[in-house]
Amino acid sequence: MSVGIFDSGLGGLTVWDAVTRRLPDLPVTYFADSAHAPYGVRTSEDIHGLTRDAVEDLWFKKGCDLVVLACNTASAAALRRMQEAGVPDGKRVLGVFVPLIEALTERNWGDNSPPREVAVSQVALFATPATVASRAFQRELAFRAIGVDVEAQACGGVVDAIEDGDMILAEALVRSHVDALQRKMPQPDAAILGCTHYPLVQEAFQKALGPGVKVFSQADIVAESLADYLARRPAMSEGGQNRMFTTGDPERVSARATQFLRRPLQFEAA
Ligand code: DGN
Repeated sequence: MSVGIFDSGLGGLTVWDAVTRRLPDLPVTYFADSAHAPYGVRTSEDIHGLTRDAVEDLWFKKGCDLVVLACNTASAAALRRMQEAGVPDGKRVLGVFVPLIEALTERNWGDNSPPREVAVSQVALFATPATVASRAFQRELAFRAIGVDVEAQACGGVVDAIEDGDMILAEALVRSHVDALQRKMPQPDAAILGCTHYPLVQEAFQKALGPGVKVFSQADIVAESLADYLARRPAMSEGGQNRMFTTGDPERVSARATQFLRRPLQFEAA
């Protein structure tokens, strides 16, 4: 069974890239809902419906038992709701928040002990408007840590600029969002990049925040957490193929994705 990785567009490729480097023998099916991207400006209801459709496609048509939502916007709007509605027998869906928060709070996977004090106290969160509005990060953090002050900045425009390949604009927007955050929280000790597109502008975030701020970015953290998860459940990753699907135009998405990761990538119609 290959492992499914889902994103609304290209951002999840940062997770796909890290997973394929960390687990080179793992068969992975990537699904980009490019026809409906970006999700960050849609309603929570809309994001939930689109995410559920994509995950069901990966489970039942593409044969993936485990699907990773490599999109914070989708994780925030749909993950808990899908898990509460009941996941079919033998199928699993995981999000990208929990591994990041476990790294921030120095917890091991599956540590369900009560919330405790951690090394960081002032945390800046950068994410899409939908993720920020959901307050899902703050909710998950509160299960694990006490005494952490989170200031969130909705980074409008960054995903669109990256999807359009306009990195100059993306980096300028990052600087202005960091400025806006620092007006609310002048000296964060850590920053969470809560969007899978942002590893592509991680240097711009680090430069604008300064060297004293530890930046937590998702791709490698999620790949490490997935490796740990699969080591405990080897049957979930046996057999299957490496394929990439899009609901958009495969030629256009392949060209953009190849430019995005600087690796030749070929998408098929979903
Ligand atoms: N990469 C997505 C995320 O992690 O939230 C955002 C993509 C989007 O559609 N806005």
